[in-house]
Amino acid sequence: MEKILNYINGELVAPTNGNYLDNYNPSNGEVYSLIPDSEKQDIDNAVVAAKEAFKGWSKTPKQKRSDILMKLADTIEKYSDELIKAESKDNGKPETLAAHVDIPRAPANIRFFAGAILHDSSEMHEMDGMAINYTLRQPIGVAACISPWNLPLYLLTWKIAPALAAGNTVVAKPSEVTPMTAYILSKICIEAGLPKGVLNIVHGLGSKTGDPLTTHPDTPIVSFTGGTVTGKHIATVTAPMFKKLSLELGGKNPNIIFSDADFDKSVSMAARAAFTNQGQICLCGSRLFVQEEIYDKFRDALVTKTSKLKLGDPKDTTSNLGAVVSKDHMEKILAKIELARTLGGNILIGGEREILEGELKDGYYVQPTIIEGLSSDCDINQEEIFGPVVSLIPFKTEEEVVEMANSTKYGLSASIFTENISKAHRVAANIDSGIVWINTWLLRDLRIPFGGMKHSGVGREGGFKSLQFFTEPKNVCVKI
Ligand code: TXE
Repeated sequence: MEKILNYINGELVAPTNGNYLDNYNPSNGEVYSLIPDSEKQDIDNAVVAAKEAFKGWSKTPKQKRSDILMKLADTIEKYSDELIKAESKDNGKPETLAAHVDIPRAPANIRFFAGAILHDSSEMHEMDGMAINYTLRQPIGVAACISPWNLPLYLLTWKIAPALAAGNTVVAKPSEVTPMTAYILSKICIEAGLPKGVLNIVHGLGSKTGDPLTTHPDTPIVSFTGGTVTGKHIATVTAPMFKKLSLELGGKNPNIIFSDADFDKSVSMAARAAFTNQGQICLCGSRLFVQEEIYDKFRDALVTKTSKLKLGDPKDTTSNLGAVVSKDHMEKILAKIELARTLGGNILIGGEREILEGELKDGYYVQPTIIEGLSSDCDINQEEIFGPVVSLIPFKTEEEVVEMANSTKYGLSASIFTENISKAHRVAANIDSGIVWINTWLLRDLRIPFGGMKHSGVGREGGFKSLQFFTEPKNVCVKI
């Protein structure tokens, strides 16, 4: 069985303790590879390598750093087919989704930041002829980048690209649930000639590998995407060490459909927002608020649309949904659906595990599920489920829907569907979330500030915001 290896100081190495964890294929429930069960010693080795590499990489001219990263992006693209298949096998998502979303974003992230460093500028504050202040933006050191399992290579590269482009070196810890594309990336880095130690990837569990990384005295910057509970833990352990911290956490995002919305478009978009990647995207629209006048018609159209979605083999190009990421996660989603029933929710469609035939019979498949009849303040409408589950909630007025939309502890994204532009802008301004889409969902521009309010995170990444996060501003005052 294939053994995944850590990538430390430019080499593929086994974990120092020699221990491995099982890696499952969610589409059939089988163990198909082994993951290093790394510990503090592996993290220490990676940080030492990254710290040493920082001396050269931070002084490498921007143009050269950019050229090296562009070559890395080209090499990733060369292995697109392998990466698409690997991401789908490791995560359970349809290959078509990996081909259209996950894998193309990896080289795109790297090219975006490799280009951005060549166009960045800094501030200057002039003091009435007395003095000038200019701000240097310098790389900080070894960045700890911790990424989740829902968009494995996409989110890993979203962190390492700006960190490396800005001149830091990186120790990354991908999710132990989906390590494969990060491992392939290690091999790609070697082929592309990334200097030794600039990027290090250490695999393992959050407690045994993640904790020693975030609390290491030589990782002054921590960028984390994952669950809110883990984010809280990382904030707690890093705060006394005064680390620079960026947290992108969960969401319980409202999708608001006014009666004057373009009906067909909003039904399609609501289904996409609920079920893409089996609902395992922090930006998914899991609370669907529909204005009373169109509620019945909208509900029926959404049920019809959902009934046409094909849940099946991730390799099949006609599958719209594949497996959810793990057995544990499937059980968590099914328990939430059971809770919805107990609370009096009406399951309009789905609501069960789907057992596929033949080799896929033990895979982790959950039917796309629509629930109605639950109050906005119940658990199902307040807590993240992170699966193919959407809850319908009718509303009467703009004021009422804004209040309900803002009633959760989260504040990541929101979508508003209306043909009335004044109303769209007004509601956008009143919604507590870091990202608002009007008449669309998940339309991403890599330059925008990306992140959440409240328990959805701390800080913003994206565009120059990422480069600012991964650098330290230093003001220099020159007396004239
Ligand atoms: O994520 P974790 P989990 C949400 C979603 C999901 C819930 C929990 O609701 O059901 O979070 O998922 C690493 N120190 N999201 O438990 O644990 C871990 O190894 C350092 C939303 O799978 O947060 C992995 O690499 N690192 C989300 C990463 O954190 C630690 C995407 C994320 O895993 C650690 C995923 C520790 N002590 C889940 N403990 C989004 N925002 O997109 C764990 N990790």
